[in-house]
Amino acid sequence: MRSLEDAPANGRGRCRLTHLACKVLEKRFPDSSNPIEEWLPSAPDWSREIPDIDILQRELTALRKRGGKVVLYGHDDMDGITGIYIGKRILEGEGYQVVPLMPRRATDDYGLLPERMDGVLLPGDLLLTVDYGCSAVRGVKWAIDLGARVVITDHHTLNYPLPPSHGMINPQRVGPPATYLAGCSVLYAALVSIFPRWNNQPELLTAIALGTVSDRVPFLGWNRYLLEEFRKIDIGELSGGMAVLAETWPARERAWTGSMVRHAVTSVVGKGEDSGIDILLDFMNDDNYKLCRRTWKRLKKNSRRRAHLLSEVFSRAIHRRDDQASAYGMNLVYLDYIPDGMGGTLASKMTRITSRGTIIVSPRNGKLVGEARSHGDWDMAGFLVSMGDVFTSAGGHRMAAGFSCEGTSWRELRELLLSKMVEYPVDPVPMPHIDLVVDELPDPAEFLCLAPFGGKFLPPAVKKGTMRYLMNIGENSVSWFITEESGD
Ligand SMILES: [Mn+2]
Repeated sequence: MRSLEDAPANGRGRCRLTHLACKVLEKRFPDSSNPIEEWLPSAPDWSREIPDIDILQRELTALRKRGGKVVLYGHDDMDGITGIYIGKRILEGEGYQVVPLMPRRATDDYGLLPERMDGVLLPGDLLLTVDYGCSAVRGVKWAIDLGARVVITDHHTLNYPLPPSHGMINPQRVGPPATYLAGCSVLYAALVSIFPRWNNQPELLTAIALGTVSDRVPFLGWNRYLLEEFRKIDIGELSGGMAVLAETWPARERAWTGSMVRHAVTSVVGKGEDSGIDILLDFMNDDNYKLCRRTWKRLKKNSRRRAHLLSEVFSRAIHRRDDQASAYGMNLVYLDYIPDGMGGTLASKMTRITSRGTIIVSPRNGKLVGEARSHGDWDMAGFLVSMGDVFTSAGGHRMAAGFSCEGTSWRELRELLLSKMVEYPVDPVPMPHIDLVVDELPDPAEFLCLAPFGGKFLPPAVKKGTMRYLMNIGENSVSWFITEESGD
């Protein structure tokens, strides 16, 4: 193990790539004529690549003339809330009145809920969504019947029929690499195209980095461009909560991984009861640095308490795995009770530890709700959506999805899930990657210039003899260790 201070590639960026780092990029982008550009693209022309940004521009111009407000409806997770922060910041800065709306996870269904918008959204307003809404047929119809205008910005998988919104800014309509963007970045891309003076503002880049890492989207394409711009920000330009978030970021200017950040930042904010998710938007907008430091300390304390609770629930879940689902290579677990907001975290942990896809179901307000995480090439959103009519709502990404279901007992739902599991096509779990075959282990610091590492851009692995060595990055150290793990 060696210190990063004396690393040869202490800096990073396309000009300072080491020879070995270039070899890794050639291996990872075999079909590309320019692997370095593929890895770290230059500034994108968002409005040329992402559909309907021109529609949002027209809607905002018309709204300014008629004098309504923007109701900004977002997902109540890190991606949605950082997205609301970005939307509020830019649109208020441009003189619009903005009212943020979020569902209450403990009680609300997924989607745009008329009961949540009733009395807030008025005729002539613009309903703008972030990380949310591309399957919200009922909510969009309600808003349009009311006389509001509706533009969806989202990055979730499209399920037809789509809602009848006036605009649908979702990169899923055009395919990769645009689809790598987090929900917050889709709204950012649209708004900075319309109001270019907000391009690359440090507080917006900080919010994007947090949404991107927390939402576990691939560290590829434009996400790398955005993360690289975040690395270059001057922290001195940030104040209050945003300064605290950027300072807390482990090794921000050096080499970090998504899991380091999720541990040090995302999980401190947390989800559910006494977590920071309810206050995150206020925290990000708070200019009082001292107060924000104190709040962060309190959140850290609460997150330690939640970690204890999670390990208790986890050991209960691991004992309740369904044998038949296990035989099909999946974890299926039914729990009578899961603390608010912990289902997704629990499913992720179970997937990571058992290297299997996981579906966790529990009752809530007379319904069954499920959190699902994929492993390997299993498309979880596709799987759930293929069960169509069984669920009241279902959606998400390949890797993480959820559902709720009414009027079906657990016994019935279990049978349906099992029968679908047998027939759903699965590609095998990919082999752990190997970037280089070597005679001597190279200095791992040679590869630090490729950071950050995260989903779909994992730390380098080399093979020496019959052993596979994966690069292991800490906040102040880097080393090789022998493992078959992917490094995600
Ligand atoms: Mn998202």
